[in-house]
Amino acid sequence: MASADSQALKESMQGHLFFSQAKSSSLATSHDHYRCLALAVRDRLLKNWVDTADTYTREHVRTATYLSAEYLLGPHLENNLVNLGLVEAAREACASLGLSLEELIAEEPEPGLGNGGLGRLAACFQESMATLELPAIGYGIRYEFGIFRQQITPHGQVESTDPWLAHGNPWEVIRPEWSYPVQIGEHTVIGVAYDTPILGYGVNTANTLRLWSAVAPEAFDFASFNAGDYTRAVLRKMQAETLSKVLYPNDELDQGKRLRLSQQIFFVSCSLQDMFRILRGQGLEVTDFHRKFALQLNDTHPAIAVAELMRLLMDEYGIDWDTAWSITTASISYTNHTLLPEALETWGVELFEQLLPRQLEIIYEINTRFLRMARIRYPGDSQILQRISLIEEGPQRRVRMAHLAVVGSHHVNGVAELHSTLLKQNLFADLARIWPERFTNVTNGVTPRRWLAVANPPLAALLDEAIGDRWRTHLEELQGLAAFADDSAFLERWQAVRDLGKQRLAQYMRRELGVLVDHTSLFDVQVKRIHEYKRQHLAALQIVERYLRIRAGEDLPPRTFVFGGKAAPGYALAKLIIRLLVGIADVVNMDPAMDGRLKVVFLPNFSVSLGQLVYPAVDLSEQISTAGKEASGTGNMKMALNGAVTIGTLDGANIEIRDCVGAENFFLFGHTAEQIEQLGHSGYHPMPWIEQDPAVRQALELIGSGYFSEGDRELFHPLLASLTSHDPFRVMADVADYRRAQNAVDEAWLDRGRWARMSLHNTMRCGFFSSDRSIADYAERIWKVGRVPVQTSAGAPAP
Ligand code: BZD
Repeated sequence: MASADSQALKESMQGHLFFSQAKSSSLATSHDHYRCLALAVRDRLLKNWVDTADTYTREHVRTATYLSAEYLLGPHLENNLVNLGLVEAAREACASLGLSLEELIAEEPEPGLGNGGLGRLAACFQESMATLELPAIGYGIRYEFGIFRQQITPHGQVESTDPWLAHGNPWEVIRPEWSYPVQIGEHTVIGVAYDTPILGYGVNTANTLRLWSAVAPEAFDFASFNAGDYTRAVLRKMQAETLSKVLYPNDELDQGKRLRLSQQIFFVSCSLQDMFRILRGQGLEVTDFHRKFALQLNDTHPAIAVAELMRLLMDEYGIDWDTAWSITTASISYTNHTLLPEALETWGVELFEQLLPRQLEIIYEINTRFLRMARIRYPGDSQILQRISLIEEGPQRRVRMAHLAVVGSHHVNGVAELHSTLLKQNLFADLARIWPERFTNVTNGVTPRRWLAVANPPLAALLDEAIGDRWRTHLEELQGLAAFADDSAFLERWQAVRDLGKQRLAQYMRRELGVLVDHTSLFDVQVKRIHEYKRQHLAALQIVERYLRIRAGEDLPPRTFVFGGKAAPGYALAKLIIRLLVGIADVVNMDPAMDGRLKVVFLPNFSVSLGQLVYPAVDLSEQISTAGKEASGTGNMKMALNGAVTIGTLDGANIEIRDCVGAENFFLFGHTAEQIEQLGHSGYHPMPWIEQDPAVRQALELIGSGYFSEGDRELFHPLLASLTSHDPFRVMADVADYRRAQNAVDEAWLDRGRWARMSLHNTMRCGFFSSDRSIADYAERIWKVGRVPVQTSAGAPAP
C-alpha cells in the first residue's frame, strides 16, 4: 500500500512536470523526471532551510564559516532522500509512475567542484555541521566547469570539460540581492550568491553552502563605451566573468596563475563582505566580528582572508591596526593539508602588486611587526628571520601564503596525528617554537550517511538489524558488532552483503567497459588522484611481478586489480603511470595463461558517484604512499568502514586506522617516515635495492622492453629513468616488503572465514573516522561554536 508520503511525492512530481518542466508525460525525458523528483524533494526541505535561517537570525548565534576554494559534493538527490528519510517513499512514488528511482538518481550530473580529498573533506564537513546542528555557512566558488572529465584511451588520459550546469541545477537558489564588488587590479568584479541547502540527518537543520559567481558591473570599462567601442567593452565584461568559469585541476602542485589569485581574492572578499552584512543586519558592531564568526581556512587557498579582513576593518570601517589585528587573529584558524614543498602556495610580489596592491601593503606591515617581535625573541639570528618571513627572498620575491595563514590564525591544524607532528617538526618548526599552543591536530573523518547509508544499502540494512540504526549519527556504535564477531551464521551474511557490492561493481565494469571479472576474486583497489607520492607505480610493479609468477606456473589466488583517479593535465609522469596501468591491463586481460587469476581494470573518470559504487566492493584497500607524504587520506577510511582490509604504510591516517582496527587486521609494510628521512640523509640511491632484487629487476626490464607498449621501448623511459636514478618517492626501498605483505594477503584470503572476520573488525572499529567526530572537535576546541537545534514552525506552506 502506498504511504501518504509516497502519494504526496507522486502528486508533487506530476505537478512539477507541468508547472516546472512545462511538459506532458508524452514528451518527458528521464532527465525531466529526475528534475521533477529533485524539485519535489526540494519542496520538502525548504521548510527546514527557511526555519534554520530564521532561527540563526533571531537568536544571533555564533557561526562557523568554512572558507574553501573546493567542494566535491557529489550528487544531492539520494543523499537528501536519505537525510529526509524519504528513500522508500520516493521509490514507491517512482514505481507508481512507471519510473525507476535508481535511473532518476543516475540522471543527476555531479557537482565536481573539487580536485580530490581536500574538496571532498569540505563536503563531508558541511553535512556533519548540519547533522550536529551547528550554525555554519560554507563559502566557495560556483565554478561553471568543475573538475575535467577523464576518458581513458589506449594512449592514456584524455581530458574534456564538465558542463555540469548545462541542464540547470534544481538544488540552488540565486540571491542577486546579496552581491558584492571586489576590486582586482584596475577592475571591479561582482560576486553573486548562489545558495544550496545542506541537510542534516534526522534533524531540522538545513545549513547553507553559498557559492559566488562572477559578473561584471554594467558600468564595466565604460571608457570604451564612451569612446564608442561597445564591442570592446562587452569583451572586457566577458573576461571579468571568466573568474568563476573553471576549477583549476592541479592537485598538490602550485601553478601560480594570475586567474587563480583572482579567484581567491574574489571568493574571500565576497564572503567577508557577506559576513559584515549579516553582522550589521543583526544590529551588532563591527568590533563584534570575532564574537559572531569563527572562520576556518581550508588550506591556503583562502589565506588572503588575513589581509582582506584587515583591509575591510581598517579601510571600510575605520578600525585602528591593533584592534583590527586582534579581531582578525581571534576569528581565523587554518587547516594545512600537505607537507609537499611543491604544493605550498607562494605568489610573486609583482603579480600581487598588480592585482592586490593594498593587500600587499598590509601583508608587508604584518610582516614588519611580526619580524620585529621575532627579532626580540631570537636576537642576532638572521637565518631564522629569513625562514619565517612572510616574504621569500630570492631571484623573485614571493609571498608565502602558509606563513600568512599561520601568523594570522589562533589555531593551525594538520589532518592526522603524524601529519600534525611533522608540521610542528619540519614545515612550521620555527613558527611552532614561537607559538607552540597554536598548533594542534584534528584527524579527518568521512560522513557515514553518504559513505555507508547511501553507498552501501545492503550493509546498512544488515547493521540496522544487528545493532540498531543509531550508527548513522553515533558511528562508535559499530562496536556493537563485537557480539557477532564469532557468529558463523552472521559472518556468512556479512560475506553475502560484501558479495553484493562486488557483483554490482563487476556488472558496471562489464556494462560500461566490456571487461569481464570474476566477482569472487579478491578485489584489490587503489582509487585516488594519480601522483608519484601515492605510488600507483609501486602497485604496477607488483602486478607485473604477479603476471610473471603466474606465467611461470605459480598458483596464485585470483585477483582483480582496480585503479581509478585523475592526473593533473600538466603532470606528465602521472599521466605516464596511467598509460602504464592501461598497458598492463591490455596485456594481462588478454593473456589466456592467466586463466582467471589476474585482471587489471582502470576505471575512467573516478568521481564521488563512482566512489559510492567502488568503496563497498573493496576487499583490499591500497594505501601505499611514501611514509611522511600523505597528510591523511580519507579513501582509506571509506574503504575500511565498508569492510575492506588495508595494505598500507605507516602514513597519514593509516596509522590511526591500524591502531583502531588492530595490527592483526591490517597488512603493514614499508619504511617509516623517520626511516624514509634517514634514507635521504645517507644519500639514497635506488640501484643497490634493485640489484639485490631479481623479481623487481625482471619487472622493470619487461616494462622497458616494450611488452606493455606494443613494442615501444621509449614510451615508459621517463618513468623507468626516474625510478632507477633518483626514485624520489623511494619505491625501490619498499618494493620487497610490499611483496612480502602481498604474499601474506594471498595466504589470508585463502582462509575465507579469517578474511570475513578481518573485514568485520575493520567496519566494527572504524567509528572514530566519522566526520561528526572531526567536526565536534573543531567546534569545541577551535571554533567554540555550540549546538542550536531548529524548531520547525507550524503553518509554513506545505508542498
Ligand atoms: O587533502 C588532500 C591530502 O592529500 C590528503 O592526504 C587529505 O586526506 C585530504 C583532506 O585533508 N589534499 C588535497 O586533496 N589537495 C588538493 O586537492 C589540492 C587542490 C588544489 C591545490 C592544491 C591541492
